[in-house]
Amino acid sequence: MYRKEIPDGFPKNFLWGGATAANQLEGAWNVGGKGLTTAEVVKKASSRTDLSEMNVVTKESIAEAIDDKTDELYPKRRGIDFYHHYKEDIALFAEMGFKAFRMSIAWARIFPNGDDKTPNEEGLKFYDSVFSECKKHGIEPVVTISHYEMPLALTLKQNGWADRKTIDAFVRYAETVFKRYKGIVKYWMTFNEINAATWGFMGTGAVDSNLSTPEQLNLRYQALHHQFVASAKAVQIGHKIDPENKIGCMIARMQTYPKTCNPRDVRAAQLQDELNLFFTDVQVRGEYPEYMNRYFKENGIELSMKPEDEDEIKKGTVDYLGFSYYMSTVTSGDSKVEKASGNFAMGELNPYLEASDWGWQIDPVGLRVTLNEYWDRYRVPLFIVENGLGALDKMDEDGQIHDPYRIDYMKKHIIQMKEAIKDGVDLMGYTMWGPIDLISASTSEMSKRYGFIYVDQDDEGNGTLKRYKKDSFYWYKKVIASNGKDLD
Ligand code: P53
Repeated sequence: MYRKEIPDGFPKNFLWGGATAANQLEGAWNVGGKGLTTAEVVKKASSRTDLSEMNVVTKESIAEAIDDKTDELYPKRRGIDFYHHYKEDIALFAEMGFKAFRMSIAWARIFPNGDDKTPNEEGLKFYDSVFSECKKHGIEPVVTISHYEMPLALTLKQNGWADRKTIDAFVRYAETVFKRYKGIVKYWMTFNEINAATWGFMGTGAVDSNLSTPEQLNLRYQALHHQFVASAKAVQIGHKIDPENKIGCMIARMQTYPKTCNPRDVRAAQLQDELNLFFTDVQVRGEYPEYMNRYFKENGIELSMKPEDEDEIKKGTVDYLGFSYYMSTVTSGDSKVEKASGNFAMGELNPYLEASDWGWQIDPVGLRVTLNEYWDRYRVPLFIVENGLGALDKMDEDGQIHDPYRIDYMKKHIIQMKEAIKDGVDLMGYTMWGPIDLISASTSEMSKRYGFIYVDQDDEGNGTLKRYKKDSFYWYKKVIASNGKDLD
């Protein structure tokens, strides 16, 4: 009789590490020939629970931001000054035993205006140094080519991703970095959370694209289409430049549950879930799924496509599926419902779950559901490239930061990852979000901290920028050293 062994624990080469993004980390916004980016014209949010603000950008607000040469209202301009601290920060990651460090390249460091004739050598050199620092410590860089930013010049010139011309600009940028970092960077992702294009400015780089008018709805899906094509072209070029490259997609996964076993709720949840699976259906399977044709029709969305687009998308499927996972949502067929309060929990309250201070409903089992569902649907390697807990950490008088809630959050998620692996899921790695405290994507706060490493900086940008190890730092070190066996 033949029976295959159930995998026990994480594979030997599992990529443990942490994930960041240039616009939330680097600072040095006007240094080294870098151009202004879309992330640097978004103001700090006035509310903790309203996610929409990061997507509200108008022509007027951009003009105001360009005139303002300070970082006071624009925290993503200062980040946590990784630009000048990268050696120290990477050494701290190495001390925890990181196998992988996910980071992004700021497009505007390489092409300050998005479509310059030649790339900015100083920008390229900066990432040479960062990667060589990683290599020195045996850390594999995992690089997102576009993480929630683009050169602002492309917004001013052609309204960002609304214009098809941005595909060419992106592809040139991608080709430049694939060539430059050939043999140094092997793991890539094209767009961070590509579903953000359907939310507004942060994803589209197009002004007013958050508005719920039919025109702006159409624009968002058109911008997304351009990104799909750009991503597929980049994947093909990346493979041609170096067949060793592993290039993934990246989506904000939101598992949707039906509120009850009423079939109407189940169907509503299925539809909601399809609207989130759509992105990976395109990038992993290589075509627009049928259910979206209906959705487009019923919502008056008409995409303008070139005849070759479908073929490009087919040829440019990804090598692995990267995703962020923070929470799950609940949907019912009934519209009169109590909403979850969080700034991204668009669904209903789940009475079985607790939520973070920002109202994100914490659901480790949901991660398992997602892993199993993805594996069943796609059969490609999966990579959890973000997961973590944003919390208000306090430093005590001895300079210690006790963060048992963060350890608890991650431990529960890692246990579920192990269960999925036992089910046969091919999981490549886990790069938790924000190993070092950084600026929040949604609200631009500093006080929404995710890190194992505390950074002394407040919401106004005051502080020494000194780095401190939290309790979770020592915990994660043990987790990695034991390859996920020791979670206590
Ligand atoms: P912050 C919403 C929902 C899920 C993930 O987010 C999201 C967002 C947008 O905020 O973004 C990812 O910092 C994103 C990171 C971001 C992280 O989640 O708002 O890829 O850039 O920092 C956490 O708490």
